[in-house]
Amino acid sequence: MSDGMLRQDWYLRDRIEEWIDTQARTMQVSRRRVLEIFAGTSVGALLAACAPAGTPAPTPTVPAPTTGGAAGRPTAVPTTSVDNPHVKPTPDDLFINHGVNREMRWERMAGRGYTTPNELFFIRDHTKTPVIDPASWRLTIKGSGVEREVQLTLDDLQRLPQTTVTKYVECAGNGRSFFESIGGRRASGTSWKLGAIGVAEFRGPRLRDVLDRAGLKRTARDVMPEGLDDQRVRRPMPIEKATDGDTLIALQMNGQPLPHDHGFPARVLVPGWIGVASIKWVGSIEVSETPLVSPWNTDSYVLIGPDYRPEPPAKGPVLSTQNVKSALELPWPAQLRAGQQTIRGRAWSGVGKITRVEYSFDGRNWQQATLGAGPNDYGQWVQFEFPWTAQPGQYELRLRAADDKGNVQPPTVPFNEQGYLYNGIVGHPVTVA
Ligand SMILES: Nc1nc2c(c(=O)[nH]1)N[C@H]1C(S)=C(S)[C@@H](COP(=O)(O)O)O[C@H]1N2
Ligand SMILES: [Mo]
Repeated sequence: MSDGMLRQDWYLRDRIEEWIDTQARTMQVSRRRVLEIFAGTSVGALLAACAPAGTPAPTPTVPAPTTGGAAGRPTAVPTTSVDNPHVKPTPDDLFINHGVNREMRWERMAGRGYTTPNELFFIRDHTKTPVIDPASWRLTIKGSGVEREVQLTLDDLQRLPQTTVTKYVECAGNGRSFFESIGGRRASGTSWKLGAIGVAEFRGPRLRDVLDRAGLKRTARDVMPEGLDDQRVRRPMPIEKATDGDTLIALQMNGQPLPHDHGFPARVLVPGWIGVASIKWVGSIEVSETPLVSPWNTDSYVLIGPDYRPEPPAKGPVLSTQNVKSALELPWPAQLRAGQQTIRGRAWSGVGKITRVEYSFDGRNWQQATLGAGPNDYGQWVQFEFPWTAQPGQYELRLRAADDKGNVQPPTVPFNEQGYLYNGIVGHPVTVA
């Protein structure tokens, strides 16, 4: 395989990252040691060619703006590549750079309204953002669960009744870094803190209305949207979730056409579920009378670890809904000036309303924060605040949120190899001077 082939494939880079982690675990050595051991071998050459962990990710150059061209003048079509995988600018003051994945800086939500602006919305791409021509794009609905196969244009979708839902997209791996920094065991995948989440006003036809254009059968059981990106990311969901009134084919995000990085021209929005259910750049949807599987519900996005058993064909319990979490609108670590102030944050649950957010400076004594009056339902976040007269010193500020289904953030979370659903209580480091 030529070097050029390797560098064109972010998927391979991901796989190599995983492979290094697996080797490190089996040999019980550090990742760095794995690289040293294989240096000078053909495997080592492969690792070097793919710029493994420790090599800083290339800084993308900001592409020229593609909107706002004078009327009638053609606008430039953006391009993406391995070294520049996104279309929108991702400056370091808005995002933590994890290579192809970009994490929202929580302090950038401070002083903002309920939703996350498109410019600040985190990006999670399995490979890179494809740039799709909306004129030739088609959405195919097919499979044993529909009467006939149909191909829909963007126009067809725009003509269906449009629904707006304000919900979050959150990566299943949000919080993953805490498995290592708190639990002492590194999980494979992007080392997110808590910024792999954003809330937007998504608008488009309901998925059930779209499926019905192909004649949805009463016997339909599973629905699997597939993306048009390099890896054709796809993951099935049960018909009950697919036909829920909040599940959309989103064409707009915060009143604008979907940005390329968030799925233009159309993405599925599956509120309350792990982010990967919300397939971007959707090109086809299979509806089946029999259960569907893909690598994203058998190998990844399943829980693998000492506390979990395989559930064939899946290697462990298959993930669906997100859990209850909370975060402060502060930099990590934070520096604050001494004196009286208001500390703010947001808390969320994939299955219910947030009923309570508590905070603590010592992990033993807890006080209640005041919840904001904005939207607060499953798949949404709620804003909260509390006053603090800060004395100079070092603090670990802890949050503990609860929802109306009886879920509370736990003190610890059992390890799983791919680092999903970390929602334990974390200490946010704060220095007051
Ligand atoms: N086609 C496709 N859809 C995708 C992905 C992808 O890589 N390809 N990433 C998924 C994952 S893992 C997440 S967390 C969300 C991220 O959405 P965002 O980039 O709009 O924030 O998109 C999901 N949909
Ligand atoms: Mo994700």
